[in-house]
Amino acid sequence: MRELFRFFPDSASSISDAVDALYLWLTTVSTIMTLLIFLAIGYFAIRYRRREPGEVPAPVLGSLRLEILWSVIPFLVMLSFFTWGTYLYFHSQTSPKGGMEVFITGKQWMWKIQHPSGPREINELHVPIGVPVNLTLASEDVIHSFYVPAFRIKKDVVPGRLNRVWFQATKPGKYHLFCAEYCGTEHSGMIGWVYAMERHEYEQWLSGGGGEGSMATRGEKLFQQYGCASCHTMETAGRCPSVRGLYGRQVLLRGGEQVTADDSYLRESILNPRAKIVAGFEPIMPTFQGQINEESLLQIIAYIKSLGVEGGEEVEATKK
Ligand code: HEC
Ligand SMILES: [Cu+2]
Repeated sequence: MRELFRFFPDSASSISDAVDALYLWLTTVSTIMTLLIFLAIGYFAIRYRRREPGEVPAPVLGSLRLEILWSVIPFLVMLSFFTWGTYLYFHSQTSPKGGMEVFITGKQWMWKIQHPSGPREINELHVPIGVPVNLTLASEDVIHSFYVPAFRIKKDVVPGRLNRVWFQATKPGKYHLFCAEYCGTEHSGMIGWVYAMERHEYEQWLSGGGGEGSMATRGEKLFQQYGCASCHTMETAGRCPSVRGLYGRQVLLRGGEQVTADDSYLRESILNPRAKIVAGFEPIMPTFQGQINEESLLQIIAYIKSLGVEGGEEVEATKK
């Protein structure tokens, strides 16, 4: 089947076959509908053509039942795209538990990729097959879009926010990675490869990579370097809230609202501390907007995460 339809890229993720099936359904239904319409036009044009100049056709009285039938049936058929599409969309947006994390920063004109345990790569992404991979996407400058056709995933990478998308590779191989949002002169060069590897090969690759320490260790250095540590001492709260055990917790804000301390909240707390003030503290934290790049922010967030998450367990990043 797939050999017949070479216009599809490789099918190498847990959702790619489902996406293709929907696409085929869409194409088939559209083709059949188009054919039916054109055949009907042709047939009626001939069958009911004017045969003599003075001909007056018999008046046609409508049939309510027929009208309803030919409205409702196509409506239901078209609605199938919507239902099926919605189901797939939500499936592709909600990552299963227990996946691994990878952090990606788009920058004119390259992809910078960090693995929590240490390795960093540019325009290359190594992943094991059979494991859900959660991507956190940030942009240093303009809108990019992370696109891997063989996995049927595409997610915009928008400055000022962290987007998430996940995939699970099913077939070892080397797959194209594109930027799918025009982002300037060398947009067409903002490409790379995703290497999907057998589990043991991936482990081997991991152990060979980096020597610079995990994302969390790099984050810890930045935490010292930018003077965060001088205010946020780890032990007692004092003038500043402790960031230990912060990740994933509900934070009470001045004004009574609650927010979950997720990646986006931490990012905002650092770049724009006044947007949300923690209850019981004064807004004395300086903004770090324009001083810390997205790549470093992800490392600082990884560090805060490594200080414990809600529920007490330590995260992957620190165990390695
Ligand atoms: C001058 C002292 C000071 C410095 C320096 C400082 N902070 Fe803060 N930070 C605070 C205070 C006070 C709060 C609580 C009030 C608020 O929400 O703005 C806070 C809040 C936070 C929060 C939210 C905490 C929570 O419990 O929800 C995070 C995360 C954070 N800071 C991270 C950092 C990081 C990372 C740095 C370094 C890049 C940093 N801070 C530098 C004083 C500081
Ligand atoms: Cu781009």
